[in-house]
Amino acid sequence: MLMIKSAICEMLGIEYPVFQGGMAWIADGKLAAAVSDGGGLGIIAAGNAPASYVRQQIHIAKDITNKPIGVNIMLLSPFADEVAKVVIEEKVQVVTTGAGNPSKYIKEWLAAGIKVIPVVASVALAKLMTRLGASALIAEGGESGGHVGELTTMVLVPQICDATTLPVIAAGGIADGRGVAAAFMLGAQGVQMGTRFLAANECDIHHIYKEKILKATDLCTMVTGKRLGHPVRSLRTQFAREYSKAEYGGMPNEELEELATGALRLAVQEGDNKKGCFLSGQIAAMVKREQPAAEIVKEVVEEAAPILLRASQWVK
Ligand code: TUI
Repeated sequence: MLMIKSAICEMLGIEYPVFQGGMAWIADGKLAAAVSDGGGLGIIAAGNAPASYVRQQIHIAKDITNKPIGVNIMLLSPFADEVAKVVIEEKVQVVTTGAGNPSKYIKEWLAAGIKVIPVVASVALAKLMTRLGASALIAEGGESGGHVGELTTMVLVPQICDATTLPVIAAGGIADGRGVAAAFMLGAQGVQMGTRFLAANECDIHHIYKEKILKATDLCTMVTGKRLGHPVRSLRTQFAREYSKAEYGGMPNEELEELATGALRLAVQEGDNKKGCFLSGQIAAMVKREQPAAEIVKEVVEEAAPILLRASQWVK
């Protein structure tokens, strides 16, 4: 079977250059372990959870697999400082960060032997992270689900590659081998997928959430939350439409924040169509079936390899 190997595989000791995104409330120890066991990099999402939850999920993952595991630290979380210590105590191999600037933690993580891989949505942050000694970068375009930056993957990835000497992982809008091949063409050495892993057997979200992803069509997502400064992409549900209307209709900030509070949990745990916020990338329409996480990791790489080989046919 054809394979794809890159510097990121060697750096992290993984078989395939495929990361599973650290989706808040979703990416737990069980999902991360399944991805890592399958040869990718599974990442536990700290989200807004306290450090005790993160520690527990790390233990769950370690009970299932000996392969490297990552933890994603959502920098807007009130518990970010605590979680930043837990990853050191628990000797986690890889830390990724999202939704902010992780400068103040980097030295300590590197000193503990942790590979540090921040998500960057701009060239400026990529340059700063490179200067501070990050191990690699995740360039996440606005096609992704959850907290989104301004630029698309197509526009962001080559610019980040030009701005750094580090390996770049592309994220946002990737869910199959074509996306993986395209990411490598743009200069990336790996990919991160979130939405595709929502359909993994080991992903314990409410069945209504899973069904919504499997039934999604091309125009099924929208971005809300711009007015409060934290735009978030989710499925275009009743809740998302109502939130958007409130946002543009002049609802006061505190009321808007109240409306959003707990909405992600309601989607993940209760499948609540009225009050739940179902985070999803634009690529949901291309997620067709439930399957084991390990199969997803292998399948996208096996699809991408012949596409990359065939690319030379265009060169005369
Ligand atoms: O972080 C994500 N995805 C997320 S976080 C999240 S939870 C949340 N809750 C409330 C408000 C906002 C989010 C759900 N999904 N992806 C990684 C990501 N990071 N995307 C974009 C960025 C980013 C944006 C700006 C990273 C750095 C950055 O720079 C800030 C700075 O200070 O330079």
